[in-house]
Amino acid sequence: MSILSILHYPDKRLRNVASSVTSINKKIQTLIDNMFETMYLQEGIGLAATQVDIHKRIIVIDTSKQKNEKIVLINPKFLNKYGSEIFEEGCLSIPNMRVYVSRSSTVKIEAFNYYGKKFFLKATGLLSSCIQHEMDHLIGKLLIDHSIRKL
Ligand code: K1U
Ligand code: ZN
Repeated sequence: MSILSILHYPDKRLRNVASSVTSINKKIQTLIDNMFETMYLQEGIGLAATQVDIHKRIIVIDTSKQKNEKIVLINPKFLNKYGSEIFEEGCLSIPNMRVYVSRSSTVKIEAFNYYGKKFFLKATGLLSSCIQHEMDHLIGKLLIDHSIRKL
């Protein structure tokens, strides 16, 4: 596996809008493996392909304490979002900044997994915040674009 370089703000490539994945093949699976390795090394709980300069709709997440609950989202789509909550967030592309962001408290999404199987997920709490943060990356949106309060 390989460690990938993470783009840092104000790199304009963070503003790219990612394209859908058309085929979930070995190349995509290797990218996902490398994204997990990079995310764990950086002590993140999520990483979007945009952040490693790959402009495809791919997200990896692991919000577990033991780092053993991998979630892969390929071509994720929101089905429903509701409620409102303030989350404390950081971003691996904007080091040393943590801010409060107002987001939906619950999200329901559909996506394809590592093996190309469609699945549905309902998330609250940290996982909900992380999914919304990573989905923002796929459309070129960053923490600093939200009306935020620095901690
Ligand atoms: O996408 C990224 O930049 C990764 C980012 C994701 C994220 C963090 C917090 C809330 C929502 C989304 C990080 O993982 S930054 C590291 C971090 O802030 C954190 C690490 C462990 C637990 C909680 C937060
Ligand atoms: Zn981020």
